[in-house]
Amino acid sequence: MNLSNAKLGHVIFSKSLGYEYGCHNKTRRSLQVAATIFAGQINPGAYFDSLANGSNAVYIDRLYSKWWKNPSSVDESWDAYFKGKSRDFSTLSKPKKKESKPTANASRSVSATAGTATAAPNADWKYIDDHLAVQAIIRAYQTRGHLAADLDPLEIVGPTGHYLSIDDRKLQATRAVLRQHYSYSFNDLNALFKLPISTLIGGNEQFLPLKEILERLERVYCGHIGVEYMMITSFFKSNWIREHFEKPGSMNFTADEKKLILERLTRSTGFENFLAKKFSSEKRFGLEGCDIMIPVLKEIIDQSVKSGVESVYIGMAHRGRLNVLANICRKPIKDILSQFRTLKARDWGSGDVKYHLGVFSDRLNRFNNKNVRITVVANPSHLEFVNPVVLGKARAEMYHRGDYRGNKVLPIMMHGDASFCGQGVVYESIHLSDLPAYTTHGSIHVVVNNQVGFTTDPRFSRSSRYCTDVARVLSVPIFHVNADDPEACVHCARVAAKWRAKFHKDVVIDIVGYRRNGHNEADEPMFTQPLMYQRIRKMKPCTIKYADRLVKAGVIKMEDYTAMVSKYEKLCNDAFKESKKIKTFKNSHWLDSPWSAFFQGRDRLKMCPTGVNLKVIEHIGNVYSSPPPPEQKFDLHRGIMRILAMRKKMMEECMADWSLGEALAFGTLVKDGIHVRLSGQDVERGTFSHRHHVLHHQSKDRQSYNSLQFLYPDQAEYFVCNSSLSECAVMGFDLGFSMANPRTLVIWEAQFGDFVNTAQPIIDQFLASGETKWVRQSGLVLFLPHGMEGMGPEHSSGRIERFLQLSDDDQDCFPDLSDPDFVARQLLAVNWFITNVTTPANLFHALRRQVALGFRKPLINFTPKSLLRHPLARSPFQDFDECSSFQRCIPETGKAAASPDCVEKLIFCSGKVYYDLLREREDHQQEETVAIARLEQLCPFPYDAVVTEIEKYKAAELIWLQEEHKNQGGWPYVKPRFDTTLLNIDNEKRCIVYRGRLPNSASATGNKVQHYHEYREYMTSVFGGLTDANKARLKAIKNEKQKSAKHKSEASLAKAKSKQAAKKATSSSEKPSAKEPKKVSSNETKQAPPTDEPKPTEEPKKVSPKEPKQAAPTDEAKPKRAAKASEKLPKTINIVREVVIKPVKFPSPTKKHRNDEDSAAKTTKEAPDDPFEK
Ligand SMILES: Cc1ncc(C[n+]2csc(CCOP(=O)(O)OP(=O)(O)O)c2C)c(N)n1
Ligand SMILES: [Mg+2]
Repeated sequence: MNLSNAKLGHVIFSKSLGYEYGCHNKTRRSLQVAATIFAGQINPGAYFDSLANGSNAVYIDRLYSKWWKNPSSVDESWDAYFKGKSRDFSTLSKPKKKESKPTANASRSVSATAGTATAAPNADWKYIDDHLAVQAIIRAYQTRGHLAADLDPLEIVGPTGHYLSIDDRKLQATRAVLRQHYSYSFNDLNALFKLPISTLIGGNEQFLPLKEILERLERVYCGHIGVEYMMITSFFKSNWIREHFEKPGSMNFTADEKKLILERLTRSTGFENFLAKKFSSEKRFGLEGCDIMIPVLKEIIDQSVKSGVESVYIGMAHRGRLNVLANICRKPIKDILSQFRTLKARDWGSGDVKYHLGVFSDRLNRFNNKNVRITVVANPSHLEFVNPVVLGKARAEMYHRGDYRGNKVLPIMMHGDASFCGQGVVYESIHLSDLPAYTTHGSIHVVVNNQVGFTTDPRFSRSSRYCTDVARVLSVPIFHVNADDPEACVHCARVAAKWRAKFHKDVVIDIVGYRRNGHNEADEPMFTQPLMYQRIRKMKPCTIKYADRLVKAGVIKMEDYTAMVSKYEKLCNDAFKESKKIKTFKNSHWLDSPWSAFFQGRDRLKMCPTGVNLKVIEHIGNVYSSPPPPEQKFDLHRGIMRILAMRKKMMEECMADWSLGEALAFGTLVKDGIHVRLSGQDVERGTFSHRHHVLHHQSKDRQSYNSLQFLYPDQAEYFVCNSSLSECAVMGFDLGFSMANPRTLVIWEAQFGDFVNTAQPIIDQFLASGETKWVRQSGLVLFLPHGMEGMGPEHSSGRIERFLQLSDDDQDCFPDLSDPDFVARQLLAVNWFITNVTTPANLFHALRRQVALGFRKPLINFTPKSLLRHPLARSPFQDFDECSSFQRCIPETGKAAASPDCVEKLIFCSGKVYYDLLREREDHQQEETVAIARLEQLCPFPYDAVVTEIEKYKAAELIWLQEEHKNQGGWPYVKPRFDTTLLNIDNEKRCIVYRGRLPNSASATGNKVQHYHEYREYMTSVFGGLTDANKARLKAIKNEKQKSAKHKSEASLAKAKSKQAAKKATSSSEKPSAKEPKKVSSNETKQAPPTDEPKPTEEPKKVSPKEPKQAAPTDEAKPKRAAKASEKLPKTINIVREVVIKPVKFPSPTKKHRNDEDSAAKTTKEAPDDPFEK
């Protein structure tokens, strides 16, 4: 091999390598590298290692710049090289001094590139063009080779993506790849070419004949694997891919490995064959045609376990699921087969079809001799919606294990071709991939691409070329592979697992196969895909083809293969016999998230108290209302300072508003070792700007402070995270997170409740019915901002009625109120809780109740908007203390309660409308005749509390008043339950009547006038019109208020003016020192925080002067309490937190929040007995 030629060839190639990096500067860098190689300082292979420090490159870069200005300023050899004129390497190695000086021509050739001269330099242009063409061809294969790859085992879809005749295939393929180059003619295909650093097809060879180059490229890029990776912007990563596909021998398998693939394939095919034989008419969504999926999954798991993975989460739909349970999870085949018979469940739950059930298993990975837990997450029929749930579960396990980089936990997502490109949730989930609070540090996606979705072929189901194009947004590799080439498939699996372990990024394997039968086994595919199925009928199963191949190659003997087949057949037959002995089964044996330790020895009807010691409240409140410690010099926004001051004031008054109530719930939970996670759009500040949990440094990027993370040194973590703008994927993710560990409180908050319907399948298929289908519990909380405040049809309603309609309590069944465990039993029996709380304290208790219960249920809580700052929507601290608890119904406590016999109307309501009623009742001076009771919990219906109220006001007319339209809100749900109540307490003569808005198909009017008109109508229907006396009284009050407001503003103006004058006087007398620490940031001079948040439009008319004064501490008590609390502030913790974007850092789990579940579940081989028996 001519080394000299090699050097030059390399230089020429590398000069045009710029497009590899995509910018001008990078062209220069490739030149530097080429020159470095040429100068013999490094070899091309070493370049990749040295690229990061690049000291040689810097040297050559300088040299090049020098030469550019003055060619004679560098050594002649460099001059010759930079001129690129010489092709005689013997000359170069022994430079002829005089000839190598820059000539006028050479200078001209340089300036010609600058466009100032026209004469071409003297060069062997054909030689240069040949090299450039080879380089372009290499790149063309790398970028477009997959278009010409032989991916379709049926050979129907041509390499250009169109349906072609077979004869056209090769021609089209070549054209597709060499589009721009096939017209270029080389003189000699045997000529040697120096390989550029952008390819590794040479292995240790730096020079190859053109013919060999083309053959190797064809083999790598247009064989049975189509590697789509050139969209990856990192050179390092794309080169890593080349190492695993281009390097000669990279796809070789040993004889043992080949045997293992065949053995796994035999199991995969054998299982489907067995089911087809025994249960020919049963739906099983067989894998035939993509049988290789099992060896692919096995390989991914083997490789991942080798690199440290201990837990694998698999999300998948119907196709091949039973096979995965049998051959990946090793669920006993007898149990799977028992699902084909009609068995009655021995435990609670309505169950699900066999191909939706979840399973988890701890097993030994024989390949590595290491233990691995494999979980297949139960899923509904709704394709792909399990994806975010799997991600959330995986992320939660990472959190609880302290696995910050995803080294121990791996999510694998199985997809169908039609659903992967068709379902939007795929895109929404994929987009969580790199978000710090949602990343799983890479997922492996496997598409079982049988080139059909039910009866629709891809020409009519997608516009993109590949079904995987949706994943291109991630800039990660996508491997398309022919399902009938087992080694190619397993190679892709191996590389995918290694990629994920190395880069912690997603990766996609698109297994292109076919579906041997119809969509399910009873379907006739010839109705709709006749030509395709004519071909499929002629296809030999992949397993048989591969066995033949191995026998021919002498890897195994035919009798070994037949023995392999019979062995598995026998195994299945034995399991079949065993399965007949199974007479009953338990839904809980198909559980994907056993919480065995949590349930062990627990009385599920026993609830822990939710109230806390007031000292704890004081401590948390004080930290929450304090700015970061002064030594941190945290530059706070002036508006935030005001908010903190307001919080402080509340602490002094021992009174909590909504924000404080919520913070106290979170703070007390993390104190108890419960991890709290609040996620959703803009939750850190809160849509309505009430929360402000994450304070931002006004002059330093990535500096933020979240006081709730620094309450106690041994607290669990409080995690609040703004999410991507997706409801479906994020809610699904948080649901998954909540399922991993019962000692977690996960809250997903909607921006406005109205938007929750974009996550409808997560609500319907998982939240509402997950427990009954899969005996799986979740304590996920949804915060759905709700309230008719004139904000229009899309900003008013979280659609209470829909959630209530999905509740599974029986409207006609009146419970046994004498049962001492009535409340807990009622909670245990229902599928979820629905609340619309009206006080901060009740919010506090509702949230704490989520973890105080002996079981987990979702909580749908409708949260207020205007109440967030409503002066009456506050709770005194004693409502949080040990004697307090969640109030499912808050009864009337005012004048009406004192003389119930005088009460003419008993109004039941729920939510924010209570405060409207309160004001109206006062305006109308009907406090003695109208009683108001609030249903804070709508579902399960608080029959006992309702009975108490009804029986107390014996003569009162019963009214349900709501601000929602009649066909919406609570009415459709409460009406039959009130009727049942009245019937059962011998009050048949009484009935409940409706007051509120008329039915409407929209949730609210968009017209403010209409909104107030509706409001006035239903209030008048209860209280009548205002009397003249009341009108006059209200007017007087209004005038009085206005007067005092005017007074107040004048006084504060005067105060501000005098302050300013005083400041001016002092500043003129003192010169500020340059070193003086800045006290106020530039932003602080700005006024209130951004006001883009929606404001409640219905301004409270007035605050009731008669509102009972909440117990305020005595004046002496205040300072004492504040001093005490500050003493307790942990002194050692570092308050200011640097926000780390990537990777996310979790605190190392404390003993408290490292859950006992994991350790217990690790030793559990099978799901526990009856964990959810009701
Ligand atoms: C959200 C949703 N829409 C429609 C269906 C009905 N359906 C079930 S399977 C299927 C075809 C899926 O095709 P593909 O994703 O290619 O998987 P395959 O069955 O081919 O393995 C359809 C449309 C469904 N289950 N879920
Ligand atoms: Mg399909």
